[in-house]
Amino acid sequence: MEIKTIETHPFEDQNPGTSGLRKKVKTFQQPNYLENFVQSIFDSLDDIVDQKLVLGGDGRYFNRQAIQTIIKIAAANGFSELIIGQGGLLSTPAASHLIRKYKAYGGLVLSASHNPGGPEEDFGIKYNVGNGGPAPEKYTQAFYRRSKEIASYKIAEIPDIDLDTVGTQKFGTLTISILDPVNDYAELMQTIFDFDLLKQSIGSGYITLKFDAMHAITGPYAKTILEDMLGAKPGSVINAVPLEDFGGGHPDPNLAHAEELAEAMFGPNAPTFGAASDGDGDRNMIMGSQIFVTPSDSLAILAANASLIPGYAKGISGVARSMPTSQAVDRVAAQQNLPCFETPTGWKFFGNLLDAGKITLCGEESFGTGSDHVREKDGLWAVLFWLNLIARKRQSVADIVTEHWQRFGRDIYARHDYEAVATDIADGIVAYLREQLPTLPGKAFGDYIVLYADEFAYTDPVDGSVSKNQGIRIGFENGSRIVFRLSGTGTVGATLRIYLERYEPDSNLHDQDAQSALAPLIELAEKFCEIKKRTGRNGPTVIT
Ligand code: VG1
Ligand code: CO
Repeated sequence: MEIKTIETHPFEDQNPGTSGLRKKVKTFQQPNYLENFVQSIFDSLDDIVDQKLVLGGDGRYFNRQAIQTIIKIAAANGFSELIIGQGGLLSTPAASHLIRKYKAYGGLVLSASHNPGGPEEDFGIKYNVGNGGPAPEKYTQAFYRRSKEIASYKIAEIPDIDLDTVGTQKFGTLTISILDPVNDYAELMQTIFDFDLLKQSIGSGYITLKFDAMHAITGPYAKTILEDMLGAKPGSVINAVPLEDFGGGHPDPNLAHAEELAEAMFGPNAPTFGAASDGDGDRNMIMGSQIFVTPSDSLAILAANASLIPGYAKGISGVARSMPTSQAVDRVAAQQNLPCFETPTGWKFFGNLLDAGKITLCGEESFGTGSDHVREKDGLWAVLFWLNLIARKRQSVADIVTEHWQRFGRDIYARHDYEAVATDIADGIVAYLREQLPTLPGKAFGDYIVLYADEFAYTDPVDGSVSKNQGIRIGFENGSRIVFRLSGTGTVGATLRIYLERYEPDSNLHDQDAQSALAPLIELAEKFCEIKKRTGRNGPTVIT
């Protein structure tokens, strides 16, 4: 295998965000752009020679081409085995599982997750470490530093690899193993959930379901697991064929983007259960007939009922949520005497807690839920968890949610996103918010008295690393909260996320529309950040 060293010049913008490096496809197509970043990653890692690397992506436009390039760079940098999903496909949780199962050194996951795909849209690349989880900040910072000084990359002179045939191929000392992307993952799911019970409940018609794969990576996973293994009617998985542009849609599982599913679930003769996942298969949206479950509630409900699931029957060690996620899971933890951790946004902050056995379940308000079975959030896992709960409790989704609220109270919750805001306006808003923080505590705004106003900083309880500036929080004496954050996954301008939350203990008041219940907080948020005033917009781009 001949190895060439190619001279290159640094790009200044290769700073990974919340979940890897995400840019327009066109940016990635610039000569040497992908090569530079991949070499910067390899340069920052120790002792990669003779190690295994997992490689796969969500199948979006540029996936195949990028994989061929990465194979050559990985080979040139001395990896001895590359484990690749057939067709270059792997969902993010499946990649995490493969890294763990085959004790790989790490993995490269090609995805821009819920961002649209296609020649004019987004691509992304993320490095996962040996525990299967997203690289912690000290790694991503090292990749960025390296990318700013890189002068050359190494590439092996090998032909393009056949990605479509399962099996092993050898190039000198390099082994390339092409695996079925679904098999290992489906096997793992069977060790956690009661597949016999699920087969019965689905076979008897007690559970009817619709899963929207949004033309993204979960199509083949959901077809195999839900239809072939569990016996859901053919066609229960909709938009099941992965497409390079996701059929032109946003592969983002929420009521705005998974329209077809939402319509069916709120329509007449709705199935008992509905769900959707995102581009790379790590997110989930849970619905029942006539009901949408907020991700924050979903996490709390999974935590409260974990002992009903075979994989968690022995109990869970603790829970964690990202800071902007509602406090619903905290109430479950308090009642069950479980440790509860609050981390910055992004799955990379859960890794240490999971590795140390401090938590078993964790989640984010952004439709992400997961457990210690892998080190990523896991869309289909959450779906199977809910199905298993419904089958065990023999209750509808709506009844499970209502009963949970009766027991713990309801954390009424919403997120308002303002996308593609001009960067200077967004920076102005953040500066304006920061300026107000010291003046707010003790101030009353109608019924809302500010208890604290600060910027969230996190000290990792396992390795002591500190992450600052992780979102602006304004908390009120009645337990309500407003959080402001700039997104770290967008590729156009800035996205301001406003997270709104109010606790309602009275079960007579649980059945209300979240937006109207949160109206006073929505107004206060505008007063604090002036997003509408400063952008001239009427309202958020997306409400979840
Ligand atoms: C968003 C979500 C965050 C999630 C991240 C990656 O980040 O808010 O909770 O972990 O996406 O999810 P941000 O910085 O845009 O708010 V995924 O499914 O896009 O990998
Ligand atoms: Co995702």
